[in-house]
Amino acid sequence: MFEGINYHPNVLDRPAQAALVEALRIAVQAAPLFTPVMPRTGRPFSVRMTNLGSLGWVSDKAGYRYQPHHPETGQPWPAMPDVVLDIWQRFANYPRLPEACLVNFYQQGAKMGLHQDRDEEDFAAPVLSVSLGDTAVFRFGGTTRGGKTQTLKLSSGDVLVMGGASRLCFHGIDRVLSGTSTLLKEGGRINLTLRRVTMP
Ligand code: MD3
Ligand code: FE
Repeated sequence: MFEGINYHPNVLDRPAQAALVEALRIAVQAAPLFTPVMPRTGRPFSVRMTNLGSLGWVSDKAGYRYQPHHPETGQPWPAMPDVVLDIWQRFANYPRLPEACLVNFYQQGAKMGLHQDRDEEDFAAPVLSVSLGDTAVFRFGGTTRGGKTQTLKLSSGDVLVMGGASRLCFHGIDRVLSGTSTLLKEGGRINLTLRRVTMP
């Protein structure tokens, strides 16, 4: 593994995963999934997104940014469920709570190209991910594009913490393996990414 990556399989058992999905279904009624588009080109992402918390990550023709309101409804993002704040407090090893919880929803064929997460001010805080539903092939490399990469399968209930040197590593989702989980009735994968955005 890479310095700063901490992988915790099976943090959430099946009932806890189901309860979290139910909380997300309610949140998505208030803050519907939207399809982000790439800055400048306007090319749509294959992943749909929404956010929870005081700040949410959005991408549109103007660029990538964090903002306190949903881009379509104009409403504040729903609060983060206690269970995700509890996971942060157990695994992030960071004194402040996350401000943003990005919810990525992968349906059939969705993927995410290699990128760095660098829209935050505070790179000292780790990024913490919670996977739900079908298993994903997660790819990560070093801090420069074009270096060696490796893969790790992320399954439902797994937590991944990217801190230290890994905070700025290139990473993405090659593919989601359909039929690997029965958690979501229609299949697919949900990833929650918890982040600190502003400086202390
Ligand atoms: C490595 N999401 O939303 S989570 C993203 O599964 C994102 O939806 C992927 O990359 C997903 O930006 C991967 C694992 C992850 C999250 C944040 C990271 C890995 C990371 C930040 C830095 C390095
Ligand atoms: Fe990322």
